[in-house]
This record gives sequence, C-alpha cells and structure tokens, in this order.
Amino acid sequence: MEALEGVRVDVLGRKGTLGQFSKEFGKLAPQERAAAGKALNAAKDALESAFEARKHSFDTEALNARLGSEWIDLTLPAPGARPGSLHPVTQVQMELEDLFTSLGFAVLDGPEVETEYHNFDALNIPASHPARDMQDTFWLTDSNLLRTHTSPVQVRGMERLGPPLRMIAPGRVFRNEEVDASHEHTFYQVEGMMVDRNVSVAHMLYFMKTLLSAIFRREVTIRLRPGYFPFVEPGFELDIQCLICGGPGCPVCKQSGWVELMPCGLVHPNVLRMSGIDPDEWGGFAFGLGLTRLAMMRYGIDDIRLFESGDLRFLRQF
Ligand code: FA5
Repeated sequence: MEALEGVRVDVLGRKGTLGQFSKEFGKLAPQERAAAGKALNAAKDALESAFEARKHSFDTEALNARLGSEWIDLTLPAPGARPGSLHPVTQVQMELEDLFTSLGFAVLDGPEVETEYHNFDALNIPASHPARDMQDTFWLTDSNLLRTHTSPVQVRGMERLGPPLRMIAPGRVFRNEEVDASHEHTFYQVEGMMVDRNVSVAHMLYFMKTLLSAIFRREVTIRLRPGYFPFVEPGFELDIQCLICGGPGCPVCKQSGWVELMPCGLVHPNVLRMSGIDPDEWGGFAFGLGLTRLAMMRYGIDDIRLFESGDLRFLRQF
C-alpha cells in the first residue's frame, strides 16, 4: 500500500511526471494545445482509476487475510465459568469451626451493627472507662456502632444459652484504624468462650494450644504475657513467633519477631453477673483470636491489605 502511494505521488503529485508535461504546454503551437490537454486529462483519469482499482484490491486482500486469521466458530460450546474458591479467611474459619464443634463448642453468630451495651457496657467497659479508647470505634448516628470485636457475642451467648456454655463466634469487626501491613479497618476475629464449674487457666491453655497446632500443623513458639482487658481477670496476651520472618523482625511483626494473636483470660465476675450468671458458682475463660492475622501466618501473607483488596491475582492462589 505504501509503495503504491509512492508511485502515485511520483506520477500524479504536484511535482510528478504528469505535472511536468503541463509545464511543457507553453512550447506547443496554440492549435496543438487543445488536443494535448485532452490527451493529458485522459491519461490522468486513466491513471487515477488504475490506482483506485489497485488500492481497492489491496484493501480486499487485507480484509480477507484478517477474516481468515480472526475466525471463530460461534457454534462451539462456551468455555464455561471459571471456578471460584473460598476466601483464605473463610477457609481458616471453617477449619476452626470444624475443630471446635468436634470439641463440643457451639458456633454462634451476632450482628455487625451492635448496641453500645453489648460491645462495651456488658463487657465491663462503662462509658467513662479509658479502655474504650483501646478500640477506635465507628459510631453510627443512632448511638449504635460497628462492633469493634467479636466479644459482644459472648454476652449474647450467655444471655441466650446460660451456663454451662462452650461457644465460638467467628465474624467481621471494624475499627477506625490507621491501616498498615498488619492493621485493617475491617478484619475478622474468632471469639471463644467456655463457662462451667472450676474452669482454670490450664483449660484455656489446652484449648488454645490445640487450636494453634491444628491450624499450623506444626509446633509454633508461643509466649504468654499479662494483658489488660476489662472483661477478663487475669488477662493475657498470647503471641506467636512471627512465621513470616521466623523471629528476626519484619513489617508484619513490627520488627519485634512476635505477632499478637490471641488475647485471653478468665471471664471477669462482673461480666458473668451482668449476663445473669452467678460468679460464685460458675467461672469461664474467653479468648479473642485475630482470624485475619492467623490466616496471614498460616499462608505466609505479608500484607493484610491484600485480604479485602478484591485482587483476583491474590485470591486465585487459594
Ligand atoms: C480484643 O478485641 C478483645 N475483644 C479480645 C479478647 C477476647 C480478650 C476475650 C480477652 C478475652 P484486641 O483489640 O487485642 O482484643 O484484638 C484481638 C486480636 O485481633 C489481636 O490480637 C489481633 O490479632 C487482631 N487485631 C486487632 N486489631 C486489628 C487490626 N486493626 N487488623 C487486624 N487484626 C487486628
């Protein structure tokens, strides 16, 4: 097509061969000019239509080549929907549910829009208590809130089922949080609670160790340190050695080598009392597991923001 255009310009262009002929007209005798002009115009017309015809045949050839190469058979069956997969957090959640139901725990659910009473007051955190500042809260205009933890489901479980009680409550929680590699504003926790006679820290440790070895399918190094939560006494923080870096420090463990995974403790007598359970007769333990962080450790994911990103390149790996 390019070569053809080159020839066209050479012949028909302003400085082309045919143009040169018209310049010669002055040299002709006046009576010869009319015939020469006619002949020149006829030549020009003939050449123009020859070029057009050639161009048209090139166009047709190009179109035929495309039609040949881009051909699809519309009668073939469609390729079918790409199979989806469960979100990594859902997978870990389902494993935990299986494990705890096999240990006699009920799986309970609670609302994501919670009352201030269930999220705070009934957990021994009255309005004036400084512990409310530990969890930056998304308040709604009707004085309800987006639950900051799964602990309100403990209260709902105690109110509804009473003792003896074994329950877990997985679910989504929300905090008005500065987002980084290990902190999201929307993440998942699993609450665990057992209320019975003579429940001790030893029972609590047994269930938490069972949980960790089932999830990681290997020995993980843990440490227990004192932790403060108004709804437990004594309270602990259970940390696991960071499985992303193995200890030397990385952004996920904030360079400490340890990841805070599971705060826990013995249920505070005030909490039992507020839910109508006599603390002189019953005791209990409770833990609040960071489920999203657990999934990070389980799969070696170094940035929590990937979970809620909706990025299919991430999700298709599970
Ligand atoms: C609580 O939410 C308490 N309700 C836990 C509890 C339950 C204590 C029962 C005692 C008895 P905390 O704010 O530390 O505690 O959060 C619990 C876990 O959630 C943390 O250990 C961590 O794994 C996870 N977590 C907390 N904030 C975030 C966040 N912004 N992003 C991701 N995970 C988080």
